[in-house]
Amino acid sequence: MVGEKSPVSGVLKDLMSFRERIVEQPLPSEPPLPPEPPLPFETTYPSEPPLPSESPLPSESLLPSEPPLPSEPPLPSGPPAPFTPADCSERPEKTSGVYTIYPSGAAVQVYCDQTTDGGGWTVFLRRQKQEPQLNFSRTFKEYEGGFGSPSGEYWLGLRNLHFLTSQKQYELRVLVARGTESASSHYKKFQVGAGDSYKLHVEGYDKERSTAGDSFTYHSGRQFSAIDRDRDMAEGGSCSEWSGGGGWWYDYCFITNPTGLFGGDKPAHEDSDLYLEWRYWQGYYAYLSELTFMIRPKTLELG
Ligand SMILES: [Ca+2]
Repeated sequence: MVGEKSPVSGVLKDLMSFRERIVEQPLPSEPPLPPEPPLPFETTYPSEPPLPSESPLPSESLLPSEPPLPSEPPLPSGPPAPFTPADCSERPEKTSGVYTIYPSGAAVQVYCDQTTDGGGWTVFLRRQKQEPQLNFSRTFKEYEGGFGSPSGEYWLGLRNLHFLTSQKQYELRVLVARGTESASSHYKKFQVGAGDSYKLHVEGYDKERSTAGDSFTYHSGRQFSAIDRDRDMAEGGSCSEWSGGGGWWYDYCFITNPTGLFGGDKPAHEDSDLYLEWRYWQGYYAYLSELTFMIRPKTLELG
């Protein structure tokens, strides 16, 4: 009965074929599993950061090269500080002559009187017989800066005069001469104010020590005038023009005219205002053959 299709076997057959169908039937493919997430220990770590010891330390070679040490300060045994005497009283020399001083820091040559009355005098104006005579008819600007040669006739300059006399109190000595006669006048205080008026302040005429009279106090308080700058007290004109073309603390106009024309070779009393004068010594128009203005710090006054 084998071969005989029994109902049972038919059922089995059906079951089998059903099974086959099921088995053979491609199973709906499972959706691909998402790739397993890498296990933590398998995780590819980002490459390890370089160990500190290996990290590119700012290697020394990359450091800016050390700046060179500052050169050592000069040892005390080095060159001494520059010698810059402000005036002749700070010069060590005991003989009179032309020396360098530094009234405002800049070097300037002047004549130092190191013997008269103890010395230490800085000459700021000198008139004398020489060939040729120095021209004193100068601009205000020239009077500010100074002109001439300290070995002969010269004017130190208003700027330096102001600078010096605003640092300390200065006394003034004026030497006058006519022919073989000479005399002097002393003032306890001499000061030149600031530019651009450079006002004169002179006081303390010392009668005891003076033999030439006081021809200067009259000018105290006046501004400085020159041929190109009229600051005098004469409203009708220019004292400089009337007095030889110089520069001075003219009032109306002068008792002393130190920057007038050189008149030492003129006869006395020629009656002209153009020449050098110091009127309260030998009177008006007794033209001088020498005239020197010199100053030194009051503290050095000897008597
Ligand atoms: Ca005038």
